[in-house]
Amino acid sequence: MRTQIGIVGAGPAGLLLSHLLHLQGIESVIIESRSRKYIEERIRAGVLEQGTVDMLVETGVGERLKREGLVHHGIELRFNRRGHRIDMYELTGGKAITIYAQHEVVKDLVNARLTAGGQIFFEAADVSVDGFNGTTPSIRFSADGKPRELTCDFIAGCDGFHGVCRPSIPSGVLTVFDRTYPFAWLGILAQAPPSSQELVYAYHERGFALLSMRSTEIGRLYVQVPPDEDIKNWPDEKIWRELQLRFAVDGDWKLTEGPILQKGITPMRSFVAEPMQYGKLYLAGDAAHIVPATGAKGLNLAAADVRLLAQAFADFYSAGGTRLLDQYSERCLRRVWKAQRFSWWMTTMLHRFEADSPFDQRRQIAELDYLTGSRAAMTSLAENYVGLPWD
Ligand code: RFL
Ligand code: PHB
Repeated sequence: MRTQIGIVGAGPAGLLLSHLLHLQGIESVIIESRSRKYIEERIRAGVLEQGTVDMLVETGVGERLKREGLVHHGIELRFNRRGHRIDMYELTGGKAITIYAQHEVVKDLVNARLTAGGQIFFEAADVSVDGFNGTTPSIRFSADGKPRELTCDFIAGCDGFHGVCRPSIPSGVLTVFDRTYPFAWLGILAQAPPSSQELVYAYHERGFALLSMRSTEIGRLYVQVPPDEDIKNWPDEKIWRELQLRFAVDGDWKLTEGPILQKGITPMRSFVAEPMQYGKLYLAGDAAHIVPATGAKGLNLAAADVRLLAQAFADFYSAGGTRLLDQYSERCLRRVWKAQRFSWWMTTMLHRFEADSPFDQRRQIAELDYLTGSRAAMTSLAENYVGLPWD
């Protein structure tokens, strides 16, 4: 088999790249290790930046997103038993975020690719990448028990943090920048109408909590837990009890409970591998970088990467230019590092750290107090949260 761009991974990065390439008349094939059902049901991100939404709508995959997505103009920061609204729409001159689950984006993109005749190999086993340091990049895998080889002009490594592409780059090429945090998030999906119309980020002496949602009937909530926590230690009643404590406010606000449909623990990590390219292998999305979820940036960064990668391939095939391909890593990393900074800042401001001293706690409260009282500081948060300009 032969194609122009061989893509490893059918997450948001791989699927969106394949879709953008198709619109430019460039062929691609996607190799995915999981089943279609699995990737279309995997619960992950929920917040889309304004620019991500615009890109999906402008490229013809935003119909359902426009119909079903929940547009939010603000978020709430909650501490010392009080809520403070940040009016992102007003502070950014009319930008918003949209709540629309990552697996819904994935469904829309899979559907668009298959309808347009795109090729996706699901449940591929033994995937490996080769030849990208020379002239004949290839992806080997087996599908339906048969070994296969896909040769291509370039490989896009969109296979997430635990994929095979990044580790296939010879040692010594990449520099890794890494930070782990001394906590994780326990996340639930609950059959309970969200108790607030907008997201609530809560700082509490017992730890961080986040109220988000997937629809007007389904809530998505998170609590900060120790990094190596076992989900068995968290029966449903304990989760609700902890959420009630961390979201408590003076006044008559109430956190509505309901059956828990799904629960899981997610580690918090910052990670960047530089450069995001080696030979004819280009990394995009979580394969190259991870952010802690507090800034809601991971999926949006994946979209920003593949936007630049698709532009660079389009320039190469239409004009033979390699300038955009050569600049790919550097252009991506400027945005990646700004998102790293924002995600780290939100994380350190809102979580309790093991080694926190009373000084640190007072300082965190002072930071939140300053932030929610200063138009300049709120504007800074708002413009990062809705998404910085593309270039
Ligand atoms: P993905 O989504 O991990 O997709 C990679 C795909 O590659 C496949 N794969 C392979 N395929 C072939 N061969 C191999 N050897 C392979 N190894 C892996 C995998 O099966 C998968 O289908 O990476 P991608 O496309 O870069 O997308 C990144 C996002 O998924 C990620 O950044 C976000 O989910 C992060 N994130 C959030 N991002 C946001 O922008 N806003 C949010 O609100 C937000 N909330 C979150 C999040 C991530 C979370 N978790 C569970 C990590 C909340 C949570 C809880
Ligand atoms: C989510 O809805 O899953 C979500 C929202 C905001 C975040 C992280 C996750 O910062």
